[in-house]
Amino acid sequence: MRGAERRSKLKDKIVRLRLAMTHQTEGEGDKGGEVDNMPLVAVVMGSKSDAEAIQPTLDVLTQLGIDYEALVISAHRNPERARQFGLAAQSRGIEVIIAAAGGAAHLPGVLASWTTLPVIGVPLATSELGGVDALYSIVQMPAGIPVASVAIGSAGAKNAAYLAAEILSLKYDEIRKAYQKYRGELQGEKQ
Ligand code: AIR
Repeated sequence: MRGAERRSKLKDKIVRLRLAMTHQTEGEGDKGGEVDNMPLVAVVMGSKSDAEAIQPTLDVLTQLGIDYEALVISAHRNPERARQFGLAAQSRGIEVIIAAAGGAAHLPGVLASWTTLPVIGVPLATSELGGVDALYSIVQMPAGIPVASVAIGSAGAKNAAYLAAEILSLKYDEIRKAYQKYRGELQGEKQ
């Protein structure tokens, strides 16, 4: 097995492990106020079945060296968990929330209602409507509670991570350097 392939398999395994771990803790509640080496970005998805669609987000965050947590919270099956997560996110050290959902895609808006952290919504093409439903749901937030929206599909999933990097670049030099390096490399591509 080649090095790159082995690294990619290992990364997949870690992501699956993290997903499994965070999913198991669903419903146990967050430790409000405790900042114990928390990642800067929380990637929240509405269902375990979204894991593959959100993988490009996790890959880009990893490439840029941004620590994240990935977890599953359904806004309608477990609204209390969504509330607890949103309320505690900032005090736990999270600075940007990426929320991915398909269908009615209320998760990003619900999380945004419980926090003043920036929330980036990722519309997923998991329903019969191909993600247009999720896109409309995410971009049509009423005034006062903003949710940023990226595109449907893997371009959007990647851009959610790049947008998070841009936000964090305002404060973290290392992230700004990694992101600017990536942007510099882009210039030579596909020309
Ligand atoms: N969903 C879950 N909670 C809120 C929303 N919008 C979405 C998930 C998934 C779809 O419903 O993000 O894309 C189907 O989820 P499931 O769990 O039925 O497979």
